Amino acid sequence: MSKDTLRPYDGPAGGWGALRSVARHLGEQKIAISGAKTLLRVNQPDGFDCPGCAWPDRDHTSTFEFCENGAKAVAAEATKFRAGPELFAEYTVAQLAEYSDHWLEQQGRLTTPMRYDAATDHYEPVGWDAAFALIAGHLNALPSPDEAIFYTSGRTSNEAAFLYQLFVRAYGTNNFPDCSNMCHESSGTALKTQIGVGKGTVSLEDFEHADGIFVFGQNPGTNHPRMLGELRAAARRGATIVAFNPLRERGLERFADPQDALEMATGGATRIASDYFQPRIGGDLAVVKGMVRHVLERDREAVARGAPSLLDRAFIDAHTTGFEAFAADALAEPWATIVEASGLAEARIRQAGDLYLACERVIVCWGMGITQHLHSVATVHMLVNLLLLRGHLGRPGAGVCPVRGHSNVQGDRTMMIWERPPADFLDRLRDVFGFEPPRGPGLDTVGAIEAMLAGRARVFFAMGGNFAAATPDTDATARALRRCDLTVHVATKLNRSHLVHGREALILPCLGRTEIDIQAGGPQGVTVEDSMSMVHLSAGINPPASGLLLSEPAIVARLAQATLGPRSGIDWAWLVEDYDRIRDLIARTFDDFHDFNARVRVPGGFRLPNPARERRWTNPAGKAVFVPCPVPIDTPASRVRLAHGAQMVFTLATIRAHDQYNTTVYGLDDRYRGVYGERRVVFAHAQDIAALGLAPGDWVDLHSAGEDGVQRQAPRFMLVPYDIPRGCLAAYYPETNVLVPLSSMAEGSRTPTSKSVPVVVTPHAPHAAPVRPRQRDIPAGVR
Ligand SMILES: Nc1nc2c(c(=O)[nH]1)N[C@H]1C(S)=C(S)[C@@H](COP(=O)(O)OP(=O)(O)OC[C@H]3O[C@@H](n4cnc5c(=O)[nH]c(N)nc54)[C@H](O)[C@@H]3O)O[C@H]1N2
Ligand SMILES: Nc1nc2c(c(=O)[nH]1)N[C@H]1C(S)=C(S)[C@@H](COP(=O)(O)OP(=O)(O)OC[C@H]3O[C@@H](n4cnc5c(=O)[nH]c(N)nc54)[C@H](O)[C@@H]3O)O[C@H]1N2
Ligand SMILES: [Mo]
Repeated sequence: MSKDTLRPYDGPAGGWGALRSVARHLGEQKIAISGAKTLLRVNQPDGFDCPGCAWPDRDHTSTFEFCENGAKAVAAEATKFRAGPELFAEYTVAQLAEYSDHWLEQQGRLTTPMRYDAATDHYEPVGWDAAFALIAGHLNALPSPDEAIFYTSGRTSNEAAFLYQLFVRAYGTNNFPDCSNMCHESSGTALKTQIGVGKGTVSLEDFEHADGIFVFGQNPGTNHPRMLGELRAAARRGATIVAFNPLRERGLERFADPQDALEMATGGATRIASDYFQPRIGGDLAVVKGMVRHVLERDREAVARGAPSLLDRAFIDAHTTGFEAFAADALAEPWATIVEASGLAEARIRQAGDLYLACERVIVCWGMGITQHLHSVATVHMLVNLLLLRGHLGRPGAGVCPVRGHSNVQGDRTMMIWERPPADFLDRLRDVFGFEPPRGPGLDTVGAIEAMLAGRARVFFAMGGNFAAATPDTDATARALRRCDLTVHVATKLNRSHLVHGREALILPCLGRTEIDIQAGGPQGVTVEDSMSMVHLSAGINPPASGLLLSEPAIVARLAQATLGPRSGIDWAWLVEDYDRIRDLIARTFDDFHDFNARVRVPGGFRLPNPARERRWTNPAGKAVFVPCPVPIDTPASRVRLAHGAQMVFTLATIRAHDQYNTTVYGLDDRYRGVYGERRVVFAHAQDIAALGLAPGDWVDLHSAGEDGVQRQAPRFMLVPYDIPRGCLAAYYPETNVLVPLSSMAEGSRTPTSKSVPVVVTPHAPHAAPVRPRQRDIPAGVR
């Protein structure tokens, strides 16, 4: 095994390592430290919203909060490198496709609209008008608007998203697949029916009052570093913080705040989690049901002794429904099933239950470790059930906190980037804009891939993101995109999706969030909504990467004008002259956005109403619902195990390394997990490595077998021993997306099950299949 690749990390999360990493990334993007003033305007009232994660900031008015990965996201956008026409002249698309995602990212910002020329296999510069005319021609030639697909990634601002959904619905379809379908869809689906609001209920102030914070399936040290500040403060106050994660994650254990002079000077750190539970992958539903059972048993004992009930009976009576049936079901769940499915001993689960019982104000946080499984919707239900038992919803210091990913993914859904829009919204759209919007459900992400594969959809348009790399079943998605007549990507950086294209293809370069956006009415700001429903303004401060860039709202407006002409009755060009005009329309369409322009200009912005937070229940039941859920014994791995007989079938979770933002690979290190310079690694228990007859550092091939019978393989991964339960593996996304079967989705939310992929491991066969894409990695600037 290479000594250089694996170097166990003993320090805390954050600390000097984080500062050094930021300095290096700024240097690599040729951003002088003096020019790093950009960083001081992140999440400031007069600055821009961090394009990193959706974790909120204290009122958006506080002093600069240091965040290593936010800084990397900003540096990636503010880079001095350019992927201009010369790059596309130098390489054919086939040649570009040979390079790694990291290399593509390193080429820098896109500068010029580009059109694919099949005769030469090159992208060539095209004028904006010609580009819009080409798209409009394709859209207007389709037999039905439902043959066009409009994808959205979660960085798109409220203004751009609102205009985009307006254009697409005026054009005539609800085909809005988005990154949310692959992300927190399971949370939204479960919460909406259970408590009436498909969003989190807590605010940052609640973190100050909580005495118990339970974190499930989330790696804040890497993906939401600013959340560590809240966890650290809570830990210092003596709050109980409990982590549930199959992997030992450093950020959940110890954190040194780079802004704390004393911690930095003394090399000290704050211990975060008071207890750490390592269930097996996909075992959370069983763990939480076990905790529920324990709580119910303890409550019965207390009541039998004549002691007060441990449950919040008043809350249960006044605000919930279904308690009796739910309790009967939980008490009847055999411990043997719970233990088997969770991978934790009964005593450990009872301990977790006692930790919960000892807290008066509990917040439950969760991330992708909960939402990307077959039984994710049920698991979210069970997390809420646990909170309902003691009334931990709609009071200070308590509630649900699904931690969102992309910086405006929540806002995009609020703006109705949604393939299943509710009827009352469509009525409102009709009344405000005077056209009849399409009523039928549109395609979600998996549905869109299936439709393109079947030839039922022929035009693919993406507002940001990296559809080809982020979606499951990379090969199937590639075939799907290649069948299209036209693929269009609005993007800031070159990525894989631009190289997996339709018969015709366009790359449309846009302004990023850090850049000044000048329209006829002067400099414009946009708005975003964070994970805690705070809406605030964001205005860029850097000059645009190229004079040819258009803003996302301007791109939508010009596309709408080219496609619909006067027939929509909407003056698109006038709307984008001044984004206040778009915000006025948002205010007319959504009651929660009344007086939008005035309220969003108050420093810190405003919070959208959240009825569940006030114990008002807007779901059909009119109450918070206790939802009984069976512990799943049929998992993707168990199903394949049955089919494969005695063979060792692992469950693979596809996760993020420290140096990536989703499909954007900033670097090849994963500092907290001790991996350097290599992304093709697979984390496994040392005894499993031995049981395979292999040794740490050996190279293996990963094979997955979906129930559709398709054999999928990802060649050449290095085995890395890790503190993870037996039978479980973890490896990075997007390298492993090729293994995620298209047909394997969470029940109820249709989220690809990318955290529980059944896999068989074999020694690497050099001739099995080429590594796709080839790992040709040349540092930026060497070209
Ligand atoms: N720097 C950076 N920040 C990001 C992102 C990024 O890529 N880079 N991505 C953004 C986006 S879009 C999102 S959605 C979020 C994602 O943020 P996270 O939700 O933290 O993302 P992941 O790394 O996919 O997985 C989280 C954790 O789930 C654990 N896990 C896997 N399977 C299970 C399981 O069955 N049970 C439990 N309990 N845990 C499990 C993994 O060990 C891992 O620690 O971050 C956002 N912020
Ligand atoms: N196997 C596996 N697959 C997963 C996941 C997983 O955990 N495992 N996670 C899923 C999750 S949670 C998510 S959210 C999705 C993410 O899916 P996407 O949102 O589609 O992917 P990103 O990698 O975030 O998109 C990166 C690209 O966005 C473009 N971009 C960046 N900023 C801007 C901007 O301001 N405007 C525009 N127009 N473009 C911009 C750049 O060109 C960049 O290359 O992936 C999902 N896929
Ligand atoms: Mo996400």
